[in-house]
Amino acid sequence: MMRPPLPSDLPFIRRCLELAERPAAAVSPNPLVGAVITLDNQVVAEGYHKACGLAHAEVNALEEWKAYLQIHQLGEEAAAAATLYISLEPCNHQGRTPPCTDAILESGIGTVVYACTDPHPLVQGRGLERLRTAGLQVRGPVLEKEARWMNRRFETMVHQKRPYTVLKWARTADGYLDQGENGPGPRISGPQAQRWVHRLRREQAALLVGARTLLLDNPILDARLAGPPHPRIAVAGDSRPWPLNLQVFQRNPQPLRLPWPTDGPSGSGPTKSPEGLKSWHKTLLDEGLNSVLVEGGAKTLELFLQEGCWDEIHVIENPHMLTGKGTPAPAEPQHPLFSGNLGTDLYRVYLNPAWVPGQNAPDLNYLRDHFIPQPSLT
Ligand code: AOF
Ligand code: ZN
Repeated sequence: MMRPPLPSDLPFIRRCLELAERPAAAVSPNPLVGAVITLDNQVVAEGYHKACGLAHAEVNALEEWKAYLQIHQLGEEAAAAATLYISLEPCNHQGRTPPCTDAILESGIGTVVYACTDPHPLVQGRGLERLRTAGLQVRGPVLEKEARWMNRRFETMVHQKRPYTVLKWARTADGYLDQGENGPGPRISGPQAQRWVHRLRREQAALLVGARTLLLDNPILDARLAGPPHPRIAVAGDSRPWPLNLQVFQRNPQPLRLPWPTDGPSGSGPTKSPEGLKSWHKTLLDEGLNSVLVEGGAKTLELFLQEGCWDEIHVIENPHMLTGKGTPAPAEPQHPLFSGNLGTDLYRVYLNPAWVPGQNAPDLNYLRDHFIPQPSLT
């Protein structure tokens, strides 16, 4: 039996979640994981998983812990009194890196507190069980919904075998995405919204646009206003060679190509077939991309909407811009999770009803806080 958590565990697990989120999509397809080591209820070491292929969170925290022991000339007996806090159950299998359970047992740390179990088929409680049977005190789960929500991209990949899917579009007050044949026209959203979108981009492993958008808008499609990591670019439809001077190539010399999913003969256009998006999902997952931000155009967005394949929708509306004509923006679902202002624009966020706040997602206040752009971030 795992022991129930103590009230004093909460702030340390919160700190783990905070550390875990730092690298954003650099960890894809791995989960975000943070770790803290305490002695006498003081944090003495911290670590997080920085990128896929690099050391796991607890291994980085244990490195700091060893340095702490040396500086303070402490021996083995200090380890037995220490507690390792970790936002995800430690792995017990050899992946790109060795099992974390081995490193924890070797350290002699006496207590482990975890936020949630690892849904990976090779873990699912086995990591915790190994520590417990070795005689460690194991407490948890703590802030389980928040921890799973943080790793919604990893959880979606493991359980649904598809990348977590975020749709985003900007529309005029009269409901258009652009000026139709007259081209994209002036920018619809303001500078604060642009900064916010760059933050969304650094949190998703891939950014997907239709070939038409790539050719007509010639966008840069990076996360420069939020800082790295920049998403991998995937382009839907159109197998013809692209002009070499497109701005997207500056950071992405080889965007992934995703041919339109079709039922009929090639080139017959996107369809509503349930198999439709499967090949795209496979391509993205094979590349280690566990989340995708779909930024348009209309046809690409509609494909995901028609198949109900989305987890979040972000809509930015310029309330002062009227074009009178153009490509109509997709219809929005009924109840936004959040509706407010983003600089000079209006901003609405929708969450797929499959994520029920309070049931399989954190409560509404937590979620709203998560999506309300903070002044420091915009
Ligand atoms: C942990 N701590 O910080 C992370 C874990 O290929 P690898 O070795 O990086 O292993 C990846 C798997 O390990 C990943 O699918 C997930 O189950 C777990 N991630 N586990 O103990 C960590 N990032
Ligand atoms: Zn591990």
